[in-house]
Amino acid sequence: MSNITSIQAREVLDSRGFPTIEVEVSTQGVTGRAIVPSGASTGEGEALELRDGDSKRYLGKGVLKALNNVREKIAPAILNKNFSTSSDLDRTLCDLDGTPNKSQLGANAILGVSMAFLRAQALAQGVSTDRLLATQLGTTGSILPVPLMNILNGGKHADNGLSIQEFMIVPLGFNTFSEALRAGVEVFHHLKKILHDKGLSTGVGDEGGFAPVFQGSHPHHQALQVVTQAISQAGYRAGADIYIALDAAASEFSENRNTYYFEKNRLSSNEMTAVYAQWLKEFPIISIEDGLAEHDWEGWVDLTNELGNQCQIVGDDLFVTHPDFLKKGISMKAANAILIKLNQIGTITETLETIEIASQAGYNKIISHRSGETEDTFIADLAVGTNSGQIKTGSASRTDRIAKYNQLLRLEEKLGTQAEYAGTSLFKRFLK
Ligand code: 2PG
Ligand code: MG
Repeated sequence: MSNITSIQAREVLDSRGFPTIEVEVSTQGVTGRAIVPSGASTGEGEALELRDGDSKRYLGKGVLKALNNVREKIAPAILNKNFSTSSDLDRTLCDLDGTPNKSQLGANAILGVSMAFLRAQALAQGVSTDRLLATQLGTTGSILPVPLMNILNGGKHADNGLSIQEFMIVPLGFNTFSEALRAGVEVFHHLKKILHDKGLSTGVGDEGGFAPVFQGSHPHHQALQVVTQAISQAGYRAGADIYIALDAAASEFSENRNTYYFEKNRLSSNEMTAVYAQWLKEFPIISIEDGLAEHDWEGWVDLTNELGNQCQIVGDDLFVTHPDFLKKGISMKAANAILIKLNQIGTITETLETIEIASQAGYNKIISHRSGETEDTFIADLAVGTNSGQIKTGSASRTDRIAKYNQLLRLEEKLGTQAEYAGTSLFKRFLK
């Protein structure tokens, strides 16, 4: 039983320089702290991120209302009360909010408390956060995730005219996480040199990947070419050691549910799928996230049917980490993997529930950062504690991204000979 003795909330800044919530929860003489991340290409079904809308403060993005909800509404309901597990607390928070999308208190207010409490519980029990999660879930908590490293940014995360939001590298053919990470980092540095030699910008976007402006009518093809080239120049085999993953975030360049404005063309869902099919023939792509828009369910079913045996088809905006959307996808056979973001649903308990549903259905799971991040490394612990096997946490620059990689290196070291690298195992069904 954990008696909550104090709860504090403050406004701090995220990696884009916008305010976010930090919460501290104390129990049994220890204090857990957590900071909430924030997305840019958000799904419509996400839980509500409460912002002040006061244009005189932080361009309307202040979070004082959410802070106030922690202090005035959540604190009185949970202070000096006992909670045996974090699911106990999370149920209380959901009931207190009482809305399906956490619009009463704000998902940012709720998630901050949920995360800080779990951390406090771990501290009180004298275990690390990943260990506590593993024990609660009955996993070994020993699988180090494959990093999906976003080394070339576009879409809403950059200003370079690329529609596809993320070009990631996936170092699969390695025995350990640290070796895989090293390979990914080397590719990142080689990509920088390639771009520099081509006279292209090496400035980075929101997730630390480069954001060059490619001239010509097929900039995405050029992006895929330079990434593939960087893999080879770094001394790795593209399509054996290292693969490519995309996050199209297609809702951002679609209209009317299933029309896509791509490289100056107006495409149907099937035509957009044909673009991916062609890229799959030319490039070692192993994963496509949000290839189609979030309301284009029929398109998703066709996309999965057509390409789902060749690569991971990941629902992000489509599922918004929500059990109901995921169940719908499973029954329709839309996607074969899910992106997991704590703040899309708003509590740890519901996030774990969604992960469990995905596991039962044989869907792959990728624990993910948001484009607005902080020094908080909770997702690294979550990835290992749940044995999810994959993490998406940006490129090899910007400390908000690197902090998660560094935490994974620590966890790998701590696990010692117990540590297993997920590697190719989760992708076997897609590899020829
Ligand atoms: C995504 C995420 C993270 P955002 O679309 O997968 O990369 O971006 O946080 O802006 O939604
Ligand atoms: Mg996405």
